[in-house]
Amino acid sequence: MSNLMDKFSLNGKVALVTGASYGIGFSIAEALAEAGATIVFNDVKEEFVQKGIAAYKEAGIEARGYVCDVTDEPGIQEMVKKIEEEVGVVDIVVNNAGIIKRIPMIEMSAADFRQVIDIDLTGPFIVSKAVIPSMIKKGGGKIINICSMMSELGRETVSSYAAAKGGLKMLTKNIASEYGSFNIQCNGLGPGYIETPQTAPIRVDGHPFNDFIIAKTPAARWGTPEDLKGPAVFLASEASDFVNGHVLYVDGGILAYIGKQP
Ligand code: NAP
Ligand code: GCO
Repeated sequence: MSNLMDKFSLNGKVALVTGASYGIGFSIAEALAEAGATIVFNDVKEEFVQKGIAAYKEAGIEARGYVCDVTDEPGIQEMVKKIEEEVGVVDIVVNNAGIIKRIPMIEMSAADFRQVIDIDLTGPFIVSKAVIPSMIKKGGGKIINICSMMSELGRETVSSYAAAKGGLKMLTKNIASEYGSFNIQCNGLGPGYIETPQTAPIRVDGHPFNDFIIAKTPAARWGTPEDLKGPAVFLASEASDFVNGHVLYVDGGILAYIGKQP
């Protein structure tokens, strides 16, 4: 009888984490590596890819990095082909790369709106489309889309990001529906408010939003990328083989809570 914990092992698996030179992507990649996966990642800038490779090395991880923009479909197709030749078929993909532009909607240009949609929603489409054919040939795979509180909630100044992350939740459900019969599980991981460079501008001590998030989170703290490691390994492993089209929120309880009375 196999040991239950073996179901969380990623030994022999190749995991691609997009935009993983630092931040949430880097932490998730660290966790997948600790569970046994071989890590490949991409970033748009050579400088960040090199910094990422050095940071992985410092963490004892021999990661392979590629310079590629997730919105560049020919580039992503070429990168996936290179990964298959140099490392192996991608078993697990984490669509992590993403940006946010905090601009009041009526002041936001359509170009800015489109850029966020392109990276945060079209990017995961492009990357998933590139890896699914080989996953099918191999007999299955795992796609993890990094969603957000904004997959469920709106707030001032993040219209493009909420539209993208809401769409990413439905893309997750649709990939699960269309490719579940090929033993491909596609789920979302929905972080709450996490301490990364992306949230640094709204996290400074004394910033009203910082105090607001503390009051809105039952755990009364910001999350850290560490908090995402266990859930990511679960969704990447055979322990979640019958979980499909689900968004696992890792938010300290924000979505369940009306918020602390002022
Ligand atoms: P981050 O610190 O800004 O890192 C984003 C990463 O994505 C960077 O490495 C960035 O590379 C890369 N990237 C951006 N555009 C790209 C593109 N077109 N192609 C390839 N890589 C690209 O963000 P984070 O906080 O770690 O967030 C990572 C993911 O989690 C995002 O999808 C974000 O929406 C989501 N998320 C974050 C939070 C949070 O509270 N932080 C909560 C929920 C969800 P460069 O530095 O080279 O631009
Ligand atoms: C914001 C934040 C959020 C977080 C995250 C929440 O401005 O509201 O940046 O969008 O990044 O997505 O889950």
